[in-house]
Amino acid sequence: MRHSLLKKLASLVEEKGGCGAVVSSEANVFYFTGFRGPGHLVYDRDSGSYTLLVPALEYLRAKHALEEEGLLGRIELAAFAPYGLPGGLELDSQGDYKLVYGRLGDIIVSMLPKGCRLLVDTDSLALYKRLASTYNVEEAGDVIADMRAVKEPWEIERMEEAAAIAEAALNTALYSIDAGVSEADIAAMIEYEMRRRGASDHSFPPIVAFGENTVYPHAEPSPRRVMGYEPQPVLIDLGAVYKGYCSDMTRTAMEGAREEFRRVAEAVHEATYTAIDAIEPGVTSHEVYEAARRVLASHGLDKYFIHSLGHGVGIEIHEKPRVSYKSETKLREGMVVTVEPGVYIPGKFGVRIEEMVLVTQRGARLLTRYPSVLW
Ligand SMILES: [Mn+2]
Repeated sequence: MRHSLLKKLASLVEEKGGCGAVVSSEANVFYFTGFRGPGHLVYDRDSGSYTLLVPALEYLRAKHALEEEGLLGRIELAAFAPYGLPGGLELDSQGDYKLVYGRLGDIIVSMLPKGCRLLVDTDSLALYKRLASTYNVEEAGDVIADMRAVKEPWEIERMEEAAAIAEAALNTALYSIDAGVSEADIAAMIEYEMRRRGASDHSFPPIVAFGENTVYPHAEPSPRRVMGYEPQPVLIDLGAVYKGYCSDMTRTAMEGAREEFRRVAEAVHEATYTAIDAIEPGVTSHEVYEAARRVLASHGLDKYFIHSLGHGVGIEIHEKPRVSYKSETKLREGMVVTVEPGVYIPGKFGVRIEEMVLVTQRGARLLTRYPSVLW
């Protein structure tokens, strides 16, 4: 699975005329290796070798992750101890492990030829500066983000499973809303239901809003806001992480909805699916944004649409591409994006519907499947 990604990294280095690459940001290390945690992937073009450096305490976990991906051997694993460690430790019952001492930057420099062009992706300014003192450093985070924007089939499968887990949790949550139940109760239930269905985490803390709280796109669930007997809108935005991949979706529901809510909800619904219909390879993402905005404008509601239309999803909840005002990114087959128009009427209520879709040759395919008309 990830073998092809390692090959892509190697061709990237070749393309840029580099002697190697250092990948240090957690999401990108996970992308290339399957290991989620603090680690540094070093690629040496001369020997064609990949080394994953991890702190000693992560050695075994990293080894198992590489084994699981079928990458142990393809990627060499080494533990490092920047401040040294006492002797006589045993990291691995099977013996034979590599433990290197010293500062991370120095260790990396000792592994690569000097003075050449090096692709570097790191969040650490200290590491960046250390490498920049020895190499002609080229920032690689952006090109790796472009790679990640186009998903492989196995990544899409994980995201579909993440979506299915979130939908099962959403279903339980929606059926549990009753007089006396708080926003926080529902948020806690969502977390619980996602975990017990196989999610390793949420993609972000669930947003659960009742009544006037729905006017905040990022409302914080409160234990003090309780469902009463009067009809109130309910907005739930949630996502699960499954095998390292996120899902993201939003539904707005209202039992006993009156005319005004219905009118707004139907406009948001129309905007969502009109935008989804506009998606195909080659379309510029601001055109998709505009398709949604045009629908809202025809209902006189565009002034309440105060955020972008959507975003890429994958290992991180927000990644490339942006789907927003003026975004010039062209959508490509294999990209996974959200489409989430919203209308927030201050002092009244908000409505948002969010779907996660895959860009295919024949247009958008929904990865989220929960019913969207809940009023
Ligand atoms: Mn979203």
